[in-house]
Amino acid sequence: MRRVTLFVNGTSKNGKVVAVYGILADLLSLASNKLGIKACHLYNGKGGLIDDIALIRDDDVLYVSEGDPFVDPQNDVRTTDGLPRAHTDWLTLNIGGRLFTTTRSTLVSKEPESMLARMFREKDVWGNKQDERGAYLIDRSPEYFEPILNYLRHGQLIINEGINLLGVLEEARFFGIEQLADQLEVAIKHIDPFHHMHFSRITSHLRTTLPSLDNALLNIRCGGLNFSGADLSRLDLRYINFKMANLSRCNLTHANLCCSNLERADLSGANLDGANLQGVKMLCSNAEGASLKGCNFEDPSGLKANLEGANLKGVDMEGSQMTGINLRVATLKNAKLKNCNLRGATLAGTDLENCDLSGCDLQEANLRGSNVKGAIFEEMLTALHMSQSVR
Ligand SMILES: *[C@@H]1O[C@H](CO)[C@@H](O)[C@H](O)[C@H]1NC(C)=O
Ligand SMILES: *[C@@H]1O[C@H](CO)[C@@H](O)[C@H](O)[C@H]1NC(C)=O
Ligand SMILES: *[C@@H]1O[C@H](CO)[C@@H](O)[C@H](O)[C@H]1NC(C)=O
Ligand SMILES: CC(=O)N[C@H]1CO[C@H](CO)[C@@H](O)[C@@H]1O
Repeated sequence: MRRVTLFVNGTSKNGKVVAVYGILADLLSLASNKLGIKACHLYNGKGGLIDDIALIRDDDVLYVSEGDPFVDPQNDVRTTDGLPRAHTDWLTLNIGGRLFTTTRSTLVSKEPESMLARMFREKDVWGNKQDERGAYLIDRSPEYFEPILNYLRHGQLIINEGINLLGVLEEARFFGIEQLADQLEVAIKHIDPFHHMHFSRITSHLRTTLPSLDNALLNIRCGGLNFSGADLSRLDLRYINFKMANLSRCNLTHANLCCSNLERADLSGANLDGANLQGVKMLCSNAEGASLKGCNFEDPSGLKANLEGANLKGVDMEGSQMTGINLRVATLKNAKLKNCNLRGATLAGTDLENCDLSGCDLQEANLRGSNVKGAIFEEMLTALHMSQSVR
């Protein structure tokens, strides 16, 4: 609920506090009742006419008239230091040629750490440029800024049809409005998955045209997206951020996922046979039932693949190169790890119940606290020291 204080135009006494509901006409009719006038116009403290209820913020001070122009209540509304009160500190932004009028508190309160808040927290600290009407110039896209401003006004993310969420996300990131960016990523999760051709075109285009920028851009493109069932086989997906992306049942055979971020990604039922997974981050990912035969997790530069807490139930990792891999507290129940190289692997607290480890090299692997009930250790390349397995 928003509350505003209403005064008759030209005065700053006998104000009334009212709740704002419905459309502008509802507020005018309420103002008429409370102030005993026939309210027609609402002005902010600077004399700006308010013609849309959406412009009204909680705690605004508004001046009501019967149609006559705004009359400045003069010293009455000024504080002792002569500055206007914070909540009546209106300003206009010129974003890519379109004007947005709002209060300073809208820009700074909701996400105080954002770049936008820092730009406007104090007057002209950033030396913001102004146009001839005094509006602050920002060379960004107005249609993507609009939902951001509305979010700052009332905390709701509302995107009109035809507005590209990725555009809004980029603006949110540009202005450093992180909570909104996170919400947008969740929203983007529900858009259509990329078509294989489409996706490979984007990645190869970005890699050739923007070799130094591509990773940052791709970060934005792929986090939380739905690629379920897509054919991403043999693609160059190095360094891409797939955090929380849905890659279930994807064809990722022979894909290059070196150093990619697959944290909390859904990889269930995916096929990653022969994929390059050097230095991959797969913390808490869900790869239940996935196939990872003949994968390479071993980064010669020493960057270790991290699969901590991952769900690897029933995966087939036969013949994979996993030296030094971190599988702490991961679940490998019923998984096939035949002939894997697990030298120096961290398997502490790992659930290896009914796991087939025959032919594995577990030299110097840390198996403390792992569950090896029903696990198969035939033809082990090195004898398992009991100190490695505390159970
Ligand atoms: C993800 O994409 C697949 C394939 O197009 C589709 O069937 C599925 O409904 C999508 N899932 C979500 C959560 O949007
Ligand atoms: C991923 O997509 C599949 C297919 O649409 C769906 O069944 C599954 O629940 C999704 N996973 C997540 C984590 O949303
Ligand atoms: C996955 O892609 C590979 C290589 O492009 C192809 O040979 C294979 O048939 C695909 N597998 C599935 C299940 O689509
Ligand atoms: C102080 C002042 O100018 N008040 C005006 C507010 O509006 C009413 C109705 O139009 C006028 O009668 C007042 O003079």
